[in-house]
Amino acid sequence: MTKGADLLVAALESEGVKRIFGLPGEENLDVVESLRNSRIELILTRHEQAASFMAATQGRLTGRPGVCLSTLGPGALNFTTGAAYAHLGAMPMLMITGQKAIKSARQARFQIVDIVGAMRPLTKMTRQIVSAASIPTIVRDAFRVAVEERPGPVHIELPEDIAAEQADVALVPPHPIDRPVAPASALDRAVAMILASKHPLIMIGAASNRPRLVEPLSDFVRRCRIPFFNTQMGKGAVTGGSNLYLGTAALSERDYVHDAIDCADLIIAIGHDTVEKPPFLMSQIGGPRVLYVGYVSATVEEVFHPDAEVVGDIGATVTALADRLDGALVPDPDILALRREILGHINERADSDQFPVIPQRLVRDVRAVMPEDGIVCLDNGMYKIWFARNYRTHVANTLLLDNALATMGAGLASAMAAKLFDPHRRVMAVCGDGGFMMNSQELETAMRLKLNLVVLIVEDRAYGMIRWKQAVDGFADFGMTFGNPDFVKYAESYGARGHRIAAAGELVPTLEAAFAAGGVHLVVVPVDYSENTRVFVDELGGRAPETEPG
Ligand SMILES: Cc1ncc(C[n+]2csc(CCOP(=O)(O)OP(=O)(O)O)c2C)c(N)n1
Ligand SMILES: [Mg+2]
Repeated sequence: MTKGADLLVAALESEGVKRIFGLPGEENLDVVESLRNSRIELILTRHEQAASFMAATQGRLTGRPGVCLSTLGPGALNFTTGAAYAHLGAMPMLMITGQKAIKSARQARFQIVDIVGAMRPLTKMTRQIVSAASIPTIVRDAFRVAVEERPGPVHIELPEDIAAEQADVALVPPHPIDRPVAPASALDRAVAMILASKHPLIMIGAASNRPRLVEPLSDFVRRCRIPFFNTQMGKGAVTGGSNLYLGTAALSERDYVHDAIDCADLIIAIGHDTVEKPPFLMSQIGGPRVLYVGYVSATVEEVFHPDAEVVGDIGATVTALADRLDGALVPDPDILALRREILGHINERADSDQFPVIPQRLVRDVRAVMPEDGIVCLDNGMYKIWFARNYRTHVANTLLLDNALATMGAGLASAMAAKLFDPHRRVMAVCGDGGFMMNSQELETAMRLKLNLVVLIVEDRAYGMIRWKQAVDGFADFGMTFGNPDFVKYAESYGARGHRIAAAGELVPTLEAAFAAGGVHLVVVPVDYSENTRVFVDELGGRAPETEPG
């Protein structure tokens, strides 16, 4: 006979789980005791939201579910934002929450919330475990569902009496599963469309950024020699082939990269997930045709309605397409002619010495201190658009940004998870002064874990992105500004190191020294956001009739 909590932990071990992020409560004590006797590391956080962001990010980086643990009611509710983050972002994650005993009710309804119900719209699967004997099956199913395309979060609730219950049952071992591949007829149709087009263009979308796709996708681009651009969450998915890279569609229209889209007669949209802010807007008539390549069917939207689909394992699809197209195409000179111009605009003003620094300089300087495989993890704010647009990536998953839920507060937690994922790579969190303060307590976790981490705080003493949109829409400047703590002292109070940038030229040496010294560093850089309007409204807005800010 085995106790329910021991069965749960044994099942997690058999799924290859090495660590669990969490903040336990009384109802998890059996599970915590089982973890103490296991090989799994418990990584304690200071807020459940951070634990869920960390688990989701681990899932995003590894392709295997990250696991997080919380108590019932209040703790479990703090997972909901992380659940939505993983659900919209297609990140495999398992959330385990406690619950009061279900066979008796000695505390009546104290702290009881219907968490299984609350998680329903936020997960791919949510279940209460009602008998210890069912634990192996439910855990196995949860892992299967979480990684299956389209991946996402799953939730299981383990009541405390079930955690303590004894059962005589064996584990269900994981078994290999292959992803279904697209039928030959779909591949034939796709090849015919590509060969018939004069100006084909590849768009790399969010679902391209799966760890297993790096090689087949990069190979596909190199062999077919079709110019490509990416969505925000598709950044880095293609390594090499950079002479074909045209830029990132961080805005929906009117950016320079849209000149290439306007020139194209066919867009091969690989892994596009319409949770992302549209990388371009399809009109009902005219415009390029769209060939969608994805693991699962495309969603049809007002602004995205493909003309053909190849549904199946993306890796297998692009390899099959490359085999058929190899040598048949030459890079389109018309689109390549636009490339120099598009990338030239992106580099404009990047060397400005202005202080407070302008976003273009900020992005350039961060790129300068990050090696190709370094990972930059963004929170959500105005700087995200600048990073998405201007930061060049050469390796998959090296700019972790959230263009799906686009929640504030995940930057630091995702950077911590990235550092745990690969301690040998440089990792930097870039947060606004608003977003950083939403989960800044996790500096203690980072210190306790002895992480080498640089946190760059972009300071404008405001919810800058909303303040900017308020101005663009002609509203009065109201309700968006705040004061900040002394971030240097704040860092020091955690035992971390704090730095305040006082001139543009200090940024690179300060970041470099912070990485060289190791430990946790908070670097505050005052930003001048007047470039938002100058570039996104005045410069780009003048290129087309409509005005739609970032
Ligand atoms: C949890 C959450 N609350 C509110 C928003 C709406 N929002 C998007 S960006 C933003 C401002 C972010 O401010 P800050 O972190 O300081 O970055 P800045 O834009 O100033 O650079 C707000 C309030 C959000 N995306 N997520
Ligand atoms: Mg701000």
